Amino acid sequence: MSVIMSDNRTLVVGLGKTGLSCVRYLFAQGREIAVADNRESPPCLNDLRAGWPDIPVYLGQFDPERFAGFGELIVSPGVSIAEPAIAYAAEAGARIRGDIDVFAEVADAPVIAITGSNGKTTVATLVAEMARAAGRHVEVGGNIGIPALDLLGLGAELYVLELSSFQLETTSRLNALAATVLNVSDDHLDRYPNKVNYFKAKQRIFQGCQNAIVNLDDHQSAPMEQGSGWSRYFGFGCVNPDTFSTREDGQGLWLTYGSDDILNASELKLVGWHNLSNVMAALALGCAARLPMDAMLAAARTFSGLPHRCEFVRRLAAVDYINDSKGTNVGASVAAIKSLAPEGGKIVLIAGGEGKGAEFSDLAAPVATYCRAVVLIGSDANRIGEALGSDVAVYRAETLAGAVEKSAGLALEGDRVLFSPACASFDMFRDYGDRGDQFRGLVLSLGEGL
Ligand code: UMA
Ligand code: ADP
Repeated sequence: MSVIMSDNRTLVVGLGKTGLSCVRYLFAQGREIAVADNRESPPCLNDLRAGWPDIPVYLGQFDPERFAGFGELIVSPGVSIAEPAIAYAAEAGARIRGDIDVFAEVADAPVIAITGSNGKTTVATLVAEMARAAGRHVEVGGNIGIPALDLLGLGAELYVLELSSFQLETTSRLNALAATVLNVSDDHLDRYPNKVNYFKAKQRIFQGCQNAIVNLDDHQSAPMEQGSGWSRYFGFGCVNPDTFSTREDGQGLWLTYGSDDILNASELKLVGWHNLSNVMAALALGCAARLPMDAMLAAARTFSGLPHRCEFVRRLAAVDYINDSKGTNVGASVAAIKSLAPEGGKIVLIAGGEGKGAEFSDLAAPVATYCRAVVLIGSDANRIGEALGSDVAVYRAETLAGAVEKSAGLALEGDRVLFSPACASFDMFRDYGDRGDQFRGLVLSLGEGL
């Protein structure tokens, strides 16, 4: 084995959005850097060559000896730290971290941090809307699509970060003002050896946090270690101090804080119980940041949700078509099915794609209860079909167009056609947005030429 001398240089691993943001930040700090990506043509290569032509770039298979020569590796979320070259560098003494860890060290305003298997983007966006309604300059980033380091220097008074387990893996101490794990259900089991590792990565969000926001309906999401900060809670049907909750009476369902009714659920534009949970979480996070209640409630009332998330597309022949392309794991699709089952009708579900190593058995019971039929597409269609068994009519389609056409034929008046794949999109589409846009387009052209 060769003797490795590590030095003060930093190796940025991955040349996507995150890698480029790290280069931008570190270069401005005067740090000596190099970049590695195991693809031959990573997405931000041209930007790097145009902006920083002198920074060395190593493309193709990761070289452990080269990696171990650097004192620090900043690893992009798309690269696992279990990669042999990274593990080797760590053994040789290199510091392994991610962009969020760098951000946390230098952030010049408080951070609200949100993770969870589902609901992250919805809650992050809603909290940011609440902060804006309160007149705060807020910047939002992380897994939502804008690398955290690109938010620095914009004059933010508050940062809202959506964080994935991949980003948290490489974050040692976030020191958030408020942090939450919204919920945990199986996801990304193609990256983690088991679900415990995935859950543990999410727990890292609580490290050093001042206010832990705890979902009382999902005990696996609660902080495993008692920190020194405060806890606030959210969950259905538990009217308690420091808790955002719900209570029902003759006027319908109320959102509550402590013993006060604060909002009637009928005032919200968001639909579904999962979105009520998201609103409660956002209120608890905002409360920890001392946002005024009236501004938070005003934002909650006007927020109508984001595209591809239980998004109404159209009503045709008394059948509603719903685009939930962002339903990329079983937990999300179960929530969508339960939330959207129509009174007096049934759901025709379109699902399938790349299953990321998931078990699909948890889909079986809600599908049997709420679905008239299921149309499956994509590389894991057979595995999903096996998990659903014979309690519901299951069909296969080669294309999304075929699935939409088949579903339109199966749906009866009063039904809903729900596209909630429970899978990633990469087997057939560029990403979930492309998949949802295609679904929307196909639905809007249904019935043409009749
Ligand atoms: N990759 C390689 N070799 C490399 C580096 C990356 O093959 O050397 C591949 C990865 O496996 C991945 C892709 O390239 O498939 C992108 O990886 P990346 O780390 O370069 O990604 P970025 O462009 O920096 O985007 C990342 C997040 N991507 C991932 O976590 C895969 C984005 O989340 C995030 O918006 C962005 O940083 C800014 O923070 C996307 C995502 O899919 C939306 N997240 C997953 C999810 O939501 O389920 C976790
Ligand atoms: P994420 O950013 O975690 O992927 P999104 O807010 O984008 O979450 O929502 C993605 C999908 O997850 C939605 O379309 C819906 O099907 C489901 N979902 C949203 N919020 C919740 C929740 N609180 N619990 C379970 N599923 C949810």
